[in-house]
Amino acid sequence: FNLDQFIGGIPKAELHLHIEGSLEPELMFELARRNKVAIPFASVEDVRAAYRFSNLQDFLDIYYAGAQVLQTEQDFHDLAAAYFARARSDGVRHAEIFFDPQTHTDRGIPFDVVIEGLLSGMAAVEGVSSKLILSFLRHLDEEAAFATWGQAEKWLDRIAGVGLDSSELGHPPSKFARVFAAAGEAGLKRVAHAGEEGPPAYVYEALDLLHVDRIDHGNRALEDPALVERLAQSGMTLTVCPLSNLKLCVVGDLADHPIDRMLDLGLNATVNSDDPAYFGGYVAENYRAVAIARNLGKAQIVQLARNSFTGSFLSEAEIAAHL
Ligand code: ES4
Ligand code: ZN
Repeated sequence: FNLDQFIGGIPKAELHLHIEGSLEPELMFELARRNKVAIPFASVEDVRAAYRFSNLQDFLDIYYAGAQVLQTEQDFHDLAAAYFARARSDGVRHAEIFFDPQTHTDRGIPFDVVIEGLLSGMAAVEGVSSKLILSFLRHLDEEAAFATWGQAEKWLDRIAGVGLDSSELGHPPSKFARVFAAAGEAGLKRVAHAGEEGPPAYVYEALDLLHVDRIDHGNRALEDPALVERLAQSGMTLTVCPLSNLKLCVVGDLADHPIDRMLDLGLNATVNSDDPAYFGGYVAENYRAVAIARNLGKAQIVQLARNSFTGSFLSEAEIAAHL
C-alpha cells in the first residue's frame, strides 16, 4: 500500500488556507524585485531559516512582513494561480480560501486590486473549484472590520463567507458579533479561528455570538467534554491544520496530534494546510505527516477527505458529485 499515492489520489477539499500564507520565498523575492520593495532577507534559504516559531504571534509578525511584497493586481493573481496549481497537484478538487484585506488596505493597496487579482488567479487554474472567505483581522477593532465590510459590499456575490483570524488571545469572538451579524444578514457563511491558542470559551463565543458554520482549528475544544458533545451533535466541521499546529507549538509533537481522537469523538474534523509556505507542507503533506505520526488507516483518511466536502460550502448536489 502506497500511502503517498493513496493520499494524492483521493479527492480532497481544502477549507483552511490563507492565500497570503501560500507566498513561497521564491515568489516573495520575485515580487520584491518586481515592485522594488526591500525585504529583510538575503536569500531564499535565509527566509526559510527565519521560519522557526514558538507561537502564533511569532509567525504572524513574519507573515505580515512577507505580505508587503504584494502590491499589484498581477501579484495577487500570481499568488492565487500558484496556490491553485500546487493544490491541484495534491489532488485538491475544491478550495475555500481566506484572504486578509486589511493586511493590504492598511498599506494603501485598494480592496478592489486585491480581490480582482485573487479572483482572476483562482479562475486561471482549471480542475479546482474555489470560494473566497473574507477574513477580518481580530487584533484590529470593530470599526476597522466594518470599514472593510463596507469595501466588500459591492463584491458580495463573489464572496462566500467571512472569517476571523490573526492574534487570538485577548481578541475574543465577541468583539466581532455585530459585523458577523451583518454578514449573516447579507446571506454569507461565517467561520472563525477559535481554540487554536484561545480557550474553549472562545469556541462557545464563536458558536453563540458569531453563529459560525465552521470552526477553524478548534483544538482546545477538546479540553471541554460538554463542548465536544455539542460540536459532535451539531455536526460542526473543524478545519484542523496538523503542520501548522506543530510549527506554532499548539502540539509539541505530531505524535501527540489529536486528529484521530477528534474522529473517535464523532467530530467532523478535516485536514488543511493553513499557511503552507510557512509551515512546510501543502495539504497532501499534512495528510501524510499526520497519517504517519498517528498511524492512521485508510478508513480514517477516507473519512477526513469525505469530511472536507461535507463541511464545504458547496451545494448538496455539488458535494454528492465529489463523494
Ligand atoms: C493564521 Cl495559523 C493562523 N492563525 C490565526 N491567524 C492566521 N492568519 C494566518 N494564519
Ligand atoms: Zn488559519
